[in-house]
Amino acid sequence: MITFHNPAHPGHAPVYEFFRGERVPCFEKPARADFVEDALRQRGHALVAPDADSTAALNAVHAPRYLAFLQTAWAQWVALDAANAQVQPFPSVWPVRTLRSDVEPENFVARLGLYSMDNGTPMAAGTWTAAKTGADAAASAAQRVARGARAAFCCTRPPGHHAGPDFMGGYCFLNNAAVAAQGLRQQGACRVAVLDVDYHHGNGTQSIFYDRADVLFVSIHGDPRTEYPFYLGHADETGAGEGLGFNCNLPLPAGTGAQGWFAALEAACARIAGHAADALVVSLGLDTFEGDPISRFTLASSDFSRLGERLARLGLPTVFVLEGGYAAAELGTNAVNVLDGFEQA
Ligand code: Q9C
Ligand code: ZN
Repeated sequence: MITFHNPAHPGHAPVYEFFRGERVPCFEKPARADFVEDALRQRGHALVAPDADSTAALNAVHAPRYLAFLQTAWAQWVALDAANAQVQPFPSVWPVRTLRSDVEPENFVARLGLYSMDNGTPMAAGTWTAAKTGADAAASAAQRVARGARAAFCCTRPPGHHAGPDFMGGYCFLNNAAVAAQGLRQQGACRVAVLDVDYHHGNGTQSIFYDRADVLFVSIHGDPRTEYPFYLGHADETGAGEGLGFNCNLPLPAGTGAQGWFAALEAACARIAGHAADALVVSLGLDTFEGDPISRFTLASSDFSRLGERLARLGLPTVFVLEGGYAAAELGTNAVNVLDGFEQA
């Protein structure tokens, strides 16, 4: 399958994150993409550099002031103190209910909180360039499919599906799947479906498209009553305004295995078939794997081949976008199993 990689991804290499109150090495690390690239090459898939600019799609799915902040955030941080070049910025204060988010504070950490949903999304010097080039890879995959390819894969990090209209979170900065869906719309698709199979609910993608009928969002994920992102992803979230009926959440209890997961996939596929979409975007998180260190479903590597086969039977031009998956050494096998299952169906 034609694969767009992200040559800038190694520049996004924060060292640690917070996990259960402690500083631990980042789960979302450059080796993840390296393992997927290695598996792609070993199994005969071509890797090419991005050849499309995501700017138009980014401007349609993210707020201008958020993009402006993100683009210069690291420079602002280092301008405060040259020693900050060796320090990761973390938000420590957020504009929750009753506080104002319309006024941008001058204080950098206060602005970082305004544009963040958690303190689990560390930045590094190369974060903007990596995120922007990754969004370009998603736009490139969408362009290839819009021009007639059966499918394309965007092999990138950082991931994107937790990033909302004006905030980062869950290791995500720019919403690559939303860029792909918006890109398909801008290149002639009247209706697009996004299927998010990451373990974590794709709150960012849901929010970006929540009031739109042209982009259906369907997600299978750990129940937010117990799993990140906690504050979105319930079954009663069905869309708003013109988008009412175009959002479908299928939360499953932590511990769910293949039987329960594939039953939810059938429901998701039925909803997508009903949308009469012109194209499909798959937010391909592989953290549903039994060996994932931060997630609690129990899919086996062979189940990812079955996932690819089932998606192929939807018969839609398809853009795959890499999201989570933290069992790094197995990530390549699991991702390419989906793509090969799709192509061999
Ligand atoms: N720092 C994706 O899979 N953080 N994001 C848990 C706390 C939330 C996962 C650890 C996990 C986000 C794209
Ligand atoms: Zn995830």
